[in-house]
Amino acid sequence: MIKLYDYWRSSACYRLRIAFNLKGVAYESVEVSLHPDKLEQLSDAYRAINPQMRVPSVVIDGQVHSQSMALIDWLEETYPEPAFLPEDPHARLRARAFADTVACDIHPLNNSSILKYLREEFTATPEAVGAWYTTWVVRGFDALEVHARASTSRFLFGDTPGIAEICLIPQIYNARRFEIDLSSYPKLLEVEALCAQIEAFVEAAPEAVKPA
Ligand SMILES: N[C@@H](CCC(=O)N[C@@H](CS)C(=O)NCC(=O)O)C(=O)O
Repeated sequence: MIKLYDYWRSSACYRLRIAFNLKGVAYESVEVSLHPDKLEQLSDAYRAINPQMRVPSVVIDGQVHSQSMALIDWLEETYPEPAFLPEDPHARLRARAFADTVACDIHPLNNSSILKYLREEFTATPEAVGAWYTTWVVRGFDALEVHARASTSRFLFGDTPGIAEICLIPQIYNARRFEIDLSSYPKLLEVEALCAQIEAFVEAAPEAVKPA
């Protein structure tokens, strides 16, 4: 069985949980707590598993792998159905670009270790950290809303959810956690509402997997 080193609130783990569920691939979740009082990702034991000291890590056939987007690519190549990417080459490129806007441009700037660095090395106040967080979400979501409004399909790039929704939904969850006003993004919220009707998304949600 595939083992996922997982944290309920991690949006990179959330992406992967959705992806496993959509493909119908079973996995066993092993918690690595990123809670500030625990910081298990920094332990020697976890560092031996993932030298980058981040989640997710995944063990497949006894081999450890990291990086949610690489793992989602592996899932798509290994289990082609249901497809995460549309068939049309331009639509495929757009779906990947949409996902990368989250995975490469929004999320890395707002990761917990980045916020901790701002607080500790730049003595940033909670207000300043909040403004930093909001800035990168808003710049990213402004662009994603434009792309989402151009969609003519049920989901962003087809009749079923794929790579774009897998990345978008966890980022919306994070934005809500930081109380960002999402009223300028009706199309993104429409996609969120559609995904909320799909079991694979519901069962992957942080509150659904949060340890008791
Ligand atoms: N690019 C990586 C990002 C992984 C990542 O940043 N994970 C965060 C949680 S969402 C983490 O482990 N943060 C803890 C830390 O940086 O100390 C991926 O997509 O897997």
